[in-house]
Amino acid sequence: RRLVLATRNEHKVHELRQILGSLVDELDLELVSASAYPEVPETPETEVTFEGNARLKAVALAAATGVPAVADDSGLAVEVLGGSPGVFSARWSGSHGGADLPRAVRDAHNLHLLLDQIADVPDEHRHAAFVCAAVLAMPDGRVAATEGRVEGTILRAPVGTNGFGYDPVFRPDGDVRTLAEYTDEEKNAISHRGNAFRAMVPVLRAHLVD
Ligand code: ITT
Ligand code: NA
Repeated sequence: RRLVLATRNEHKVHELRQILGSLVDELDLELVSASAYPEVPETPETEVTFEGNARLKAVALAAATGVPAVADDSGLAVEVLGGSPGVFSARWSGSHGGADLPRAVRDAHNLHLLLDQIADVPDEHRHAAFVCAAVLAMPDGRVAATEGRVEGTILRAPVGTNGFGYDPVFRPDGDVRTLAEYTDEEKNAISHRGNAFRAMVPVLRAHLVD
């Protein structure tokens, strides 16, 4: 059985391989990323919700490949910014990544722009949440969605080198470390992506087992 991860973000693929590891063993799944289908164009993210964008990405890839596809749309919602950058987390500084710019460079621009925008916000008002929508699309048109969150605080400067994106400035509630100081296993255990895709496991099982 093959399942396509409808993402070109290698960090997401790495985390999803761990989060879905037991299911992969149980169902003898072959997980491949969208990079395995270079002929399929990247889907523009034109929706205003994480679930809407994840649905666009999953449905397009399932239709193009004839293989079940699961997408992750995710981002950081900063309370004092009214939930921004939100669905614009990957394009907050205007740089798009992909062919234009390596993702790591794009992500560094986005992170520093965010820190500048909330530079005057005091510590007690720097609450934020990472949000992840997971959407499964079957080639026959069936679609199912789950969501996950993790709550925390935005620091004033990056700390740590693990993870990706905004991880070095995000300190989960109840800890003193940033997500970039977590091991992969520790991050997956509490993250928005871990929570969304653990909720997706029974859904995947139901749809992939005939
Ligand atoms: P795909 O659309 O190909 O999946 P992408 O990286 O463009 O890849 P999104 O559109 O979902 O993915 O954008 C996610 C943004 O939110 C991006 O800027 C990330 O840096 C950030 N983000 C999402 N999950 C994160 C995490 O676990 N840690 C840090 N930043 C994260
Ligand atoms: Na997005």
